Amino acid sequence: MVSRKRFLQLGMLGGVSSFFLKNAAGQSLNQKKPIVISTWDAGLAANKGAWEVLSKGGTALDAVENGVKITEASQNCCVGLGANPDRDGYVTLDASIMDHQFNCGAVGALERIKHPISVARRVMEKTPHVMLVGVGAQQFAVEEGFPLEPETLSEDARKAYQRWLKNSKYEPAINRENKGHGPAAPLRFDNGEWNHDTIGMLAMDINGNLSGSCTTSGMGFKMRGRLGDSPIIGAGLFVDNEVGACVATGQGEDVIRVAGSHSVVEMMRQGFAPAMACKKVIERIVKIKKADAKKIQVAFIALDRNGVAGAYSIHPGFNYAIKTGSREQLLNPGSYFSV
Ligand code: SD4
Repeated sequence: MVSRKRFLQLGMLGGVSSFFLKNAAGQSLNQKKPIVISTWDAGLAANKGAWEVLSKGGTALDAVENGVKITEASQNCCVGLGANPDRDGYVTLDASIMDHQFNCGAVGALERIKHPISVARRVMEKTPHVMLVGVGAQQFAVEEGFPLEPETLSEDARKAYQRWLKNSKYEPAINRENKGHGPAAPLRFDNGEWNHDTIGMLAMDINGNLSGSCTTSGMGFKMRGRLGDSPIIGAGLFVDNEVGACVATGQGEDVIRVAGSHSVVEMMRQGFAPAMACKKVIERIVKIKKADAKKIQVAFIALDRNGVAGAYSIHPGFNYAIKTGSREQLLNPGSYFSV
């Protein structure tokens, strides 16, 4: 049991946003189930897809798949086949999904498949494995009936790639989220660049079960073969129904090295409220990166087993979308750096 004093320390420190407040006994006030949260502004549309499932009493697992499929299908977004390619011109996609019983599935470096999240779910449900990558993942997807899409770049991605080729400088621009764009970065910058490449989603259904999903094109212009955190269970995504769930976005390498999402869930297990748990792990990354922390963006969103949501990022510019029966909002959480 967490004492009242410790509770105040854990959950209510300044600059940390938790969507619902907990009382001293640790129960949620204004608890609302179902609930869905997802990263970035594309999360608003994705949450609607999740809500179609949740509002009819469907499972959190179906909701987090249905929700991010909207983002994957959108040519007007940063995720899925319309996204930026790797440095060799190939769009390679990573995704992971996890339910309330530690079932999980993932795909890495998957090409020419529109819905990597659904392939990740099939890996979870139909194979003895957790992750399939590359050619094998694509072969499995085709065997499962997923159509092989043409190997073309979207118009936006083609233009962005041509711009990038002028210098061909391998410099992950993951921190472009906040470059001079104040607290709420636009979905796209003036030069047409996406401000991010990923959607992560967490949901709790009417039965109180949690699930999570994450799908991404990874870093634009990454090295061929590079995998980020998003398909790695425990790094990009982790769900423990007894405690809570977390999903990450930002510079994947720095999420992987601290087993980011798992670490956030373990912080919640120790009694930290979701936003504070996210903050603790962000602080760990900043400490490791030292001065380089200025150059990277990482953000976590978390949902605990009481339906309390929270988030934290290294830099401002990150936002996340929340939807319950009564609220639909984009929120700007606290960040380690203020400008
Ligand atoms: C990655 N974490 O592949 C992803 C990138 C991301 O917004 O989140 N972009 O490292």
